[in-house]
Amino acid sequence: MAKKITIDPVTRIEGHLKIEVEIEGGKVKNAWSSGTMARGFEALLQGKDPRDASFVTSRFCGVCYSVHQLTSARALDAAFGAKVPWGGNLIRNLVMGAQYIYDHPLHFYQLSALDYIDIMAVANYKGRDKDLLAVKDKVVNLVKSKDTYPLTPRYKPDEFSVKDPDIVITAIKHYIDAMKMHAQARNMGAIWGGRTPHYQNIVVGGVTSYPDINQVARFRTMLDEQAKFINEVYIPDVLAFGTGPLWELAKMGLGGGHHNYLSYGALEKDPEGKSLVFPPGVIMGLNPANIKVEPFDPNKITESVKFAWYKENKPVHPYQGEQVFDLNKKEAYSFVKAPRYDGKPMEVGPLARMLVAKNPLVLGLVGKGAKPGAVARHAARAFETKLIVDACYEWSDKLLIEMTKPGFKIHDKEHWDPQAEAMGAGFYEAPRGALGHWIEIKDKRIKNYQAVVPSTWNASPRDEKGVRGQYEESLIGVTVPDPENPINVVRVIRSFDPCLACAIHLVEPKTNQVRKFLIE
Ligand code: NFE
Ligand code: MG
Repeated sequence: MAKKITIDPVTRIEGHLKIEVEIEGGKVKNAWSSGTMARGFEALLQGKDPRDASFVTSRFCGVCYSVHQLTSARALDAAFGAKVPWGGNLIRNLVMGAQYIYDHPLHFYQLSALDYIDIMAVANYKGRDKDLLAVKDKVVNLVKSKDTYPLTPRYKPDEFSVKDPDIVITAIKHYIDAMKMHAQARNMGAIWGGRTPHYQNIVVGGVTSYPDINQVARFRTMLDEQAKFINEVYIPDVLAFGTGPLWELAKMGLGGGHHNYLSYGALEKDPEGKSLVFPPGVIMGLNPANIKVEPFDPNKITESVKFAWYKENKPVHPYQGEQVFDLNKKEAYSFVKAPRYDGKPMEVGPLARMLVAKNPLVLGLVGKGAKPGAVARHAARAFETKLIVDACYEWSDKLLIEMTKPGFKIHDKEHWDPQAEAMGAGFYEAPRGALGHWIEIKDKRIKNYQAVVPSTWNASPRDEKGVRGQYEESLIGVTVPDPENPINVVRVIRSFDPCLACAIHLVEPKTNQVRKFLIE
């Protein structure tokens, strides 16, 4: 008989996510992904001055505030007809670069690595490295005093958990080192944005703060340290795990899902945007031997609310979207809407971007037998962090050159006042994937504002046709030999780096227990 397991909330992610799976014969037979927070940002933007949007939408999320500010500014640029000068766009790109450099290593060390290691193995470390012995003492003492908070809650290690004490203790050491790197990466963003979180300088038409040489120099010094950590610690760790102890999981393609991938494309390397760090494109039903990438068409995006707690409506393009809650809807089970591209559920994020780009490193792993899934997602995330680091060097070089030109500009002052009536869309690639904001302006005020964010795509519930979202589909067939220990379920879900705060843009007090883990 099928057994139902509820994991609520899924921890080590941002926000409140409930995952339910039905297990039969040791495998997941069916799955439901629910965002359990109700938020109302899109509705509260109505009637506001459009120029406020980039500051308000920054508050969607405590992790990726900058990406909403930037994407909102791009929607406003489009609606106002503003042309961002290259100097302004370089600074925007450097802000986004700092975001990726912060976000991706954090995801690996703090949010995911503990899914793959048996932390108790540190007690068996026999080496003499002073730093590692200090880590061993620290962890053993925390366990003895039953105070393992930074390393819990955890699931029981399984056959795939890495138990080699040398590998485990090194990973824990890097877990600690990574925290210092995150703090520095936040400072790298604050150099341009004035503070962190919620930058001060990103507005329609560009940015408001002129850079000086000291700022560029400080950014570069920190970038050097980050590049060293990313190239010498983060990427080697991800590869050591992915192609070593976890290679079996990589070959199984654990957590693959629908195998439809979407990238809006982003991050211009030249003033005309002829070359991008991440190219746009769509892959429907991936054939790894022959990857076909179709052009991205923004008109093919719709959102369904069939199974979400919003007033019933047919699937509509975001320009027609609304945010009217209906908590009494019987079949609904999530505050996340269900975005679809050409009617199909899509995966967005690092793996989607690297497949659309036909990245040789990711294709190399696939060529050796890895199937796109949870492990490949971690690898794609690490590889693209290097692309971003390299781009940050290029952008800061270009900014230095740009700054010396007479008439150096960072802002289009000609398009500061809102149009009486206008519409505009902003597209970007956030660390978790394709991000779009859509604005409609009437009487110089916001008439409608809609955001479809990466975790809305990935965490979506079923659509009108009953087709599962990408988290849900990626769980089908996942092995759960012990229903008391659904570690593979969380491995798959966390490989997407969920952010529910973003996905739903107050909390439902009735369902929001601190931690619920239910087996029926
Ligand atoms: Ni709240 Fe975000 C990113 C956006 S959500 S973290 O990256 O947009 O998926
Ligand atoms: Mg939305």
